[in-house]
Amino acid sequence: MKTKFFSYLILVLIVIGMNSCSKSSSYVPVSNNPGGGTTPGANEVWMQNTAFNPSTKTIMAGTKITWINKDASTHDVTSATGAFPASPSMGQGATFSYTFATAGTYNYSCTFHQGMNGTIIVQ
Ligand SMILES: [Cu+2]
Repeated sequence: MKTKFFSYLILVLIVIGMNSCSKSSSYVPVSNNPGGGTTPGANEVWMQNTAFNPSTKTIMAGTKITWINKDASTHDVTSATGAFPASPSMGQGATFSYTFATAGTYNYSCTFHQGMNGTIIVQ
């Protein structure tokens, strides 16, 4: 009985140890880790320092873009032409996603901050 318990304990410690070792190098999909890392992921636009980062992004049709508010202040994503649905007001850490199905150039802005503009170019 005791041996079994200690075998189990050692197994648990090994699993914990492997997790903590592999964390810094393991790949975490963007969808499971919104806003993780220090720079925007492949299909992410960060709202950061009252700007969209990157401000212009080129993607293939069918790509889902996720905006993530990294600022303490509230932002939103509003299409200049209404070509895609506007996000709600987004507090810090909030995300908004939209899949661009059709090729074109999509200009958008934040209604809270004049000059906070972005462009998605869909090929
Ligand atoms: Cu804003």
